[in-house]
Amino acid sequence: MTPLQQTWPADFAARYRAAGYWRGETFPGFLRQRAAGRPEATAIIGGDQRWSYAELLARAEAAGAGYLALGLRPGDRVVVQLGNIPEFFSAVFGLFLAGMVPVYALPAHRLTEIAHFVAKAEAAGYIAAARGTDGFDYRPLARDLRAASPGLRHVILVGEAEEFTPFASLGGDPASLPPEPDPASVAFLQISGGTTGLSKLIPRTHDDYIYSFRASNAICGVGPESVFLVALPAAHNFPMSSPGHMGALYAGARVVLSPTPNPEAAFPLIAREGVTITGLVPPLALLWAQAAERTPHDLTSLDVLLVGGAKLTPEAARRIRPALGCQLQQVFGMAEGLVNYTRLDDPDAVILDTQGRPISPDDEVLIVDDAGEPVPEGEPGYLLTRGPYTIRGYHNDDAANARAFTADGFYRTGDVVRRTPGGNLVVQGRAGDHINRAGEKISAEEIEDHLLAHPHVFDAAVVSVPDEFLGERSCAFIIPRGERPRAAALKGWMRGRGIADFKVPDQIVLVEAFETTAAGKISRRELRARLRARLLAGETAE
Ligand code: AMP
Ligand code: DBH
Repeated sequence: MTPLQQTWPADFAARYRAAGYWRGETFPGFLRQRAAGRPEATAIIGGDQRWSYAELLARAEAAGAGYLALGLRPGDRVVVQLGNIPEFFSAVFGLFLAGMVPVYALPAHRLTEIAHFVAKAEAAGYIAAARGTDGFDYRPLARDLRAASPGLRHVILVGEAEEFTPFASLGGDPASLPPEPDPASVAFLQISGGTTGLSKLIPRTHDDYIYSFRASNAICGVGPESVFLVALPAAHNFPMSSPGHMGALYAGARVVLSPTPNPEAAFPLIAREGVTITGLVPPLALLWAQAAERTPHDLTSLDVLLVGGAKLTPEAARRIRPALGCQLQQVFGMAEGLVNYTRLDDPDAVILDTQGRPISPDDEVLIVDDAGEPVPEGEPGYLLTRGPYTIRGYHNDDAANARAFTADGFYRTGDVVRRTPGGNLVVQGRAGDHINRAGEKISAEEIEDHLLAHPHVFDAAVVSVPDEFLGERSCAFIIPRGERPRAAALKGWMRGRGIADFKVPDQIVLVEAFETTAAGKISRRELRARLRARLLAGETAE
């Protein structure tokens, strides 16, 4: 197995420890502490279940001991694909307690993505729900996955497991659980949005990740009395750590799970549970602002709404506070590390018009030009970053690492930003060719590769197009081969490829040819840019 690692140079690590960022805490350690300190306090509320901290720990221990009894071993990687249900937490903390490594998949992922995570992580196990909160049946997916993944030894399902292991059947002696892990070791693998090709795996350590949400708690005002609503999928880095459900559990607060982020599901929960803080992507924040105008539900408990994942325009930002009666906090983050927040007491100009500033005094931010040279202060440039919770490398991907990190360890975020005189970042755009569809990042290259497998597709180029509701949507330009494929049929065929629905192109435009220049072929990047410009200028018929 490719070893899991995430290491910083010794002098950096020493500095981060000395500054008190890395405190030697671990996931099993902090859960045990909270359960010992306030066993009766409510930890998780979801569906008709309410678990205290003691109960969460007991359930996680049963799961952890159960994984060991099944034959999974400490160090094994296990892909977890669970929606916003309490078992997400017992499953994941069970893995932490058993010294195993969760790999976080989203409920929207399908066979192609899950098989890729299993292969790339060399996972020994897969945990999902028999049925998702949207009713999707994961059992056929689990069957196909098992057939496609020879190394996968165990499939565990929450609910009606059929031939697989029922999650509820797991149990064993908590004394069988291994000792606490090394705080510098990799705790889990998060998934990158996949800016080029397939998603990459992001190894995060106990020390670095716990620092990111402990510090986020202070910035977002999360304490033991907070009630955090998980409205976005729990496995997403944003609702997990900014400050997220992990921040809330670290603080000893309550975590409330909404099965979907729609106001119809979330508003009654806010009213009933007295939710104080939650996070949304911009389109949902606007939907909530609209729905709040005529809701019968009392939303007055809500103090803070975090909005991030994609750019919130200043006009949209202005609508949120009056409509929802809470403070707006913009957050610009990434699963690879760096997270920026506007602060709760910032002036309006900062809260409405910027994406905030880094968590840590030791987050190094460089804004550079094409040659890698710093741009004049206030000018836009590529954002590079390095710091106490930003990774130095992806798992098992030398090619991606060579592209994504500078020789001195800065992560190339791919975002184009400028810094205001007050030190806040404003996201201007990006360098890479991906689509940010309502916070879901889609790699143009990955979708093109799928399209090229279609018998009547000669060539394909996928671009992002501004969209009033989603922020951006995807448009695929296709040069047909032989028969002209129909857009609806092509979309249906894409769905059949076993990919997340959000990756199916929103729009398909057939063209006769892609342009070339006098000098010959142009780069894919340049081609996508030209096609996008033609579409926006209204030059391409649909
Ligand atoms: P990922 O690497 O998949 O975790 O996605 C992180 C990326 O999402 C960032 O590099 C940005 O491109 C984008 N992003 C996150 N938050 C914001 C925001 N508030 N405004 C604009 N873009 C954002
Ligand atoms: O988009 C993201 O990945 C993101 C957004 C806000 C994130 O990872 C985060 C905050 O931590």
